[in-house]
Amino acid sequence: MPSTSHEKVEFLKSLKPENVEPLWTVMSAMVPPVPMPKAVPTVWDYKKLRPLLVESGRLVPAEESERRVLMLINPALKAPQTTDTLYAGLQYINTGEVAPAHRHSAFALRFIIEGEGGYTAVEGQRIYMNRGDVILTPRWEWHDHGKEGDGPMIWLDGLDLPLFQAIPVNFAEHYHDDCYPAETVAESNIKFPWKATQEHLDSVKDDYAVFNYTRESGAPLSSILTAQAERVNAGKSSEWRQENSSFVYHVYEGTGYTVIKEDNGEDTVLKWDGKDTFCVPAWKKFKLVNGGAESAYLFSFNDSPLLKSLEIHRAKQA
Ligand code: 1HN
Repeated sequence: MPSTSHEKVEFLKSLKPENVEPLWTVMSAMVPPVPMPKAVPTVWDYKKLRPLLVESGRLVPAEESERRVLMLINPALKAPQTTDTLYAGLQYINTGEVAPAHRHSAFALRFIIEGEGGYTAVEGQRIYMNRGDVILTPRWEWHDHGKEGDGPMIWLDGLDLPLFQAIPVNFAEHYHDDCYPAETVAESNIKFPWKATQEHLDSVKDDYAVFNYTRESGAPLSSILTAQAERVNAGKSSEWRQENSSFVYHVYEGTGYTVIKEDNGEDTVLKWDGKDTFCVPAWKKFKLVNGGAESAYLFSFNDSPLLKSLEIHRAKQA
């Protein structure tokens, strides 16, 4: 005989004081038939964000903001989530300012958007930044940023912060001085100049090319995050892609759109222009389309190293 609902309600009530809960009411949500990221596809429009960054530079003194950053927060999530697993922010520094030295367990990568005369000093190496460069901040290495010359410098930060919501072991140490002692270096194994990246992409005789950033050993950029650059020629598109890592994309240059095929069969279209940033949540089937007259170049970072080391990475040519 099936139990009456009154009995069931009483039964469920009796569980709470014993700190137990029924699995059968939540099991399908915990073990769904497909990956269920909470993030939604989103574009951050640089034309709208740049004036806000400039305003933050006017209103928020460097001394009051260890890092002057506008975080790119997914509308379906909370800080620090740009996607479920990735954090991105736009950092702004003015001439003469210093973002003081600290180090932390989280890994950071930076993609330089605009400006000249800015540097990041990482564990003693002062590295000047130019548009399109990728510069790494490995875990627990001292880093401070500074700006010489005229005008501001703006870059995209990518960090593995969302993971530390689930595993709250990230922490920071502050150096006793603004700057950790550093020497200027022209080249570094943690700097990937844009010129070399574009040369790799342009050496591929195809309308679409991809370049995987790696450390000298061939390993991904970090144990959690790594990055790619892609070229899509005018009027062309990438293949469809579907992966259970998520992606934060930044448009180095070009105009186009990303088509995301939703589970209900409908398409979400994210339109982008040079310097815009957008995200693709995990397991979304997507392709990049160049809608402009010139080649489009895009940078992106993702959490595939984390998923691969956990042996749960999935990718399919969708
Ligand atoms: C950080 O250290 C930087 O060093 C940027 O530039 C953004 C976001 C959260 C935590 C640490 C930086 C950050 C950050």
